[in-house]
Amino acid sequence: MIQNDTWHILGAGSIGCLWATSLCHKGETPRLILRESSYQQLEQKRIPLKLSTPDQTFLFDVDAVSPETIDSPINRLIVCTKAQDSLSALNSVKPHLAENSQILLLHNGMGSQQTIRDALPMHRIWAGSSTDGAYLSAPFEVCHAGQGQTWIGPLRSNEQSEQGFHDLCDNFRLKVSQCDTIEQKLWEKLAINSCINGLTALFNCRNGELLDNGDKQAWLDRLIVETCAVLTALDIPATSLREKVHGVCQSTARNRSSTCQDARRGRVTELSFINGFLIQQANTLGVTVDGHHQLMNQLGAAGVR
Ligand code: KPL
Repeated sequence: MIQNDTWHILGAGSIGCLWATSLCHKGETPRLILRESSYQQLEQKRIPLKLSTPDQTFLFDVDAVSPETIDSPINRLIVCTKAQDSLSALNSVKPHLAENSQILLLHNGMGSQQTIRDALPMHRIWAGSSTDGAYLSAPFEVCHAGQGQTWIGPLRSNEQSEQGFHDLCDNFRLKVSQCDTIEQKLWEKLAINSCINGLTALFNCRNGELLDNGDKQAWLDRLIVETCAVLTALDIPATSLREKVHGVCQSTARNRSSTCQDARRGRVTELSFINGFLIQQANTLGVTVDGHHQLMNQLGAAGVR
């Protein structure tokens, strides 16, 4: 029986599977919403999900549904699709959203959250920014490689963080905290991603390799300086961005960024919502970001979208 407060998870990539399994671990019974085409290919409409951490493996069964087969109102939804897919994915389930439902958007970059907030005025839209490291080793099998921190908060300034999502944070294997300045957290992550992700895609390299060579590092540092100028114009603290970016390159040295992985697979990347968003904001603010322009142009010429 589906409960009124059942969490629905839209998207079964690494973050969708990480959140679905972590909710199961907490004793919840989330439902996974799959694209119609993926759903039709499933023999069983109950999917075994696997969560691996460096020390343990967990198995959980969850119900799968598709936008066509959802049979009860959705009160609580977590959107885990890529930034570029989130609005259309949400539109596909919109007829099933209960009035005043709670929606948490967990994707990289910025711009799509604000579009969704404006498109769904009757719903409580929250956004999250996370440093968890997770990847799929096979469909529905997620490895939680690096325990991080997730910040969640309302996208509308008149909504207080006490409303709604507090029960997510308690007794949860993921470290989730609420904050009333989520846009600032989103900017802080975007600032780091805008310096690392596109460059790793261009050079097809691991994060740590951006520091291995003078030319790459010079370009990285140029992006950092420009990103700092945008943050400063927005009144967002930009001090120590260089230390933070270099720190992430070092602590994730062996990883390929999400953008580099998408580019290697020929998939559309989230760069329009990372560097694209940064460039758009810089234009509005009158800040020059030639290094970011050059990066996007070279990626475009290399066929990375
Ligand atoms: O968030 C990341 C990503 O890959 O999108 C970083 C921090 C760059 C880690 O790889």
